[in-house]
Amino acid sequence: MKKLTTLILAVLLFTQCSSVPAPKKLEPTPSPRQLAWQEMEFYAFIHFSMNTFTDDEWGYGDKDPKLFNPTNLDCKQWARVCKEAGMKGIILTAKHHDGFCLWPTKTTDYSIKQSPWKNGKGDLVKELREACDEYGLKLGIYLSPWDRNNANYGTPAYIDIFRNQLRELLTNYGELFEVWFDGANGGDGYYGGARETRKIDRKTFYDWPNTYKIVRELQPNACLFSDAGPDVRWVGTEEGFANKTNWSTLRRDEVWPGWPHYVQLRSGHEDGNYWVPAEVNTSIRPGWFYHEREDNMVKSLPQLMDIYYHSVGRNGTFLLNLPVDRRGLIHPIDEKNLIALGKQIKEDFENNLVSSYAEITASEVRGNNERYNPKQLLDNNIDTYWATNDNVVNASFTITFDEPKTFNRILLQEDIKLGQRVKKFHVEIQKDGKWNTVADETTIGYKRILRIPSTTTTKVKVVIDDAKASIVLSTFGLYDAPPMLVEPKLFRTQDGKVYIIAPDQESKIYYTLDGTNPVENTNRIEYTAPFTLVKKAIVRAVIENPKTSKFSPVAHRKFDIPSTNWKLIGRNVKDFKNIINGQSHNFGQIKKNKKGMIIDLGKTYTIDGFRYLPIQNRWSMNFIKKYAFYISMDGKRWGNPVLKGAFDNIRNHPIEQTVTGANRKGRYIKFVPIETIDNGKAASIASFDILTK
Ligand code: FUL
Repeated sequence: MKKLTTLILAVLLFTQCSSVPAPKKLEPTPSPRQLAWQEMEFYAFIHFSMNTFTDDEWGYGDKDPKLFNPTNLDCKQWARVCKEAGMKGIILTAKHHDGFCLWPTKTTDYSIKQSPWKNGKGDLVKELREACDEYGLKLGIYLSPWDRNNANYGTPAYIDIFRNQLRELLTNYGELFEVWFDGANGGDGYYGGARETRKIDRKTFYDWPNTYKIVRELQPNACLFSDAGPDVRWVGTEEGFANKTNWSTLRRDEVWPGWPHYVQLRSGHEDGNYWVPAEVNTSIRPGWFYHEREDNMVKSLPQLMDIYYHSVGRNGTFLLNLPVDRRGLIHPIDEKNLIALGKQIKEDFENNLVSSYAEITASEVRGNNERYNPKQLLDNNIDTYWATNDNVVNASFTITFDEPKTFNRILLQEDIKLGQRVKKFHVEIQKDGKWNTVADETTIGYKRILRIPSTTTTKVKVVIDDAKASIVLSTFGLYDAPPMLVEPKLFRTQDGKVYIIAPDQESKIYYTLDGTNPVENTNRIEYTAPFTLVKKAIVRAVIENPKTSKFSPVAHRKFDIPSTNWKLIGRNVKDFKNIINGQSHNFGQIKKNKKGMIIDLGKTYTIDGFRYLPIQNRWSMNFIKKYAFYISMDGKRWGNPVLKGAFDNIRNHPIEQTVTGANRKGRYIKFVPIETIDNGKAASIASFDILTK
């Protein structure tokens, strides 16, 4: 009897399901290889080659292969760090624009074969393959179409060479998940390392369709990346974001590698007739290759989290570059920040609050069928979904909790196997019986994550306002992401106000002014707004996660006399206010002559020295190398410099420089940049302080 009932039920269920067909695909839709790629979400780029050893970004291909000589190269370290950070694969620059090959290619001598590394017997691509296999990571390759070493570049013979290089990489190193063709592909082709140009037409020279065929034939599961796909598109910026509106569809036939309208790639094309999703590529440092001078410019955890939310959170993937250093290892600062990123991503999405819902309802369910019930949004399965009837492009679902829930992240996914549909949606929460909108957005796609200020409620409603076809949503999540426990930022502006900045609004900030540790001192002060500090003091500050009582590392800054009453004398300085506003993101400039920067401090102090922060900008090298510092009572008689010297390692390490030992009374100071690194006409200064006794 029991068996019979089960059978009848099963038949009923079957007929019910089959009587309501699934929504039809809305073309274009992703191929299986594109789907597998999209689900990787977060993976690494590694730029490591000759440029690492010559301190270049774009080498000319004229450097001696003997310079390539990592002392401790260890691909397993790369793989271990990437794995620990939650990344799913690694793409290596097998050849960059300078033409130096990291595998023993038969196509050119300009390769590791000629280098002292492993006596020319090494194969970096092979080593990385093995390391990836050991750590369960996928492997991808970057092969620069542009080749500034190859004497045949710019002639048809080069295309054969390039394709042979590709064939070697596609046949000898196992399965690849992505093949990366850079849009920076010449046009002003240097060749033979000769620094002469041989012009190419970027649209036709490479004959891309026939090159793509080779990839399809030898690696059918690999996604082809370029500005134009065909499988994966560049996102149109290297700054680390996709636009909020991000279509995975593109009018691909209009686009080619090197396309001048690349800004459109940040959003894709709503009416695109091909599926070409966006990959967000950026570097953890300002440069793609390693430069010692960028050791203090590694992106911080809050910056990296922003990129995560602006890539994976905006229907893209996140390709983060790690410039491996001259030893052949991921630098410890990069490793630390990357692992912190992986940990934070995990913590942000640790606990999906929708798992304890009381009820979920929808304004409409396709054919009133269980299979399309909004409960499918909560089952942690991206293959099941809530759907509306054909042509219904406006509908909502509402989730109710027994108890109020607090959250600051909203996650939504469409089932992209059926195409990207949603054009516009918003989210409401119920407060005191009234609905309030907390987010108003456009596209969703594979994944959309919204960061909103912390909100507490028992009812949340997601309203799809418009879509290209009936709605098909697979996942819904609400999360309460914890504050990031990083050192807070500390600075004092010209009006003497001290700011302490935490990356999250929800975190609590505490500080002390008496030199004690704010974690231990129960008399610490809670920071709620900037405060005025005119006396000399050390501010120590910390961020607390109020829920777990966990603290960040302690930040500290020694503040001396404020710059409130300082006056610039003369006209030798541009943007003086930027120099004395205590912040590092902008800068001023001192002309490089004997006049220097003269400041009237407003009253007499016993001056001991100064603090100078060089410009913190990737492209400028007008750091001060040699300086002279004078003190005067009247601003007229200066005598000899009280401090004079050189910042020896500033080229490689442009961090804040402190010089003391003057111990002289005065009201005026003069700071003269005698020599700059770039020998330019000015020295750029991000910030400058006076230190007193
Ligand atoms: C750019 C290149 O020119 C850079 O050197 C780097 O390889 C980056 C990923 O792509 O277009």
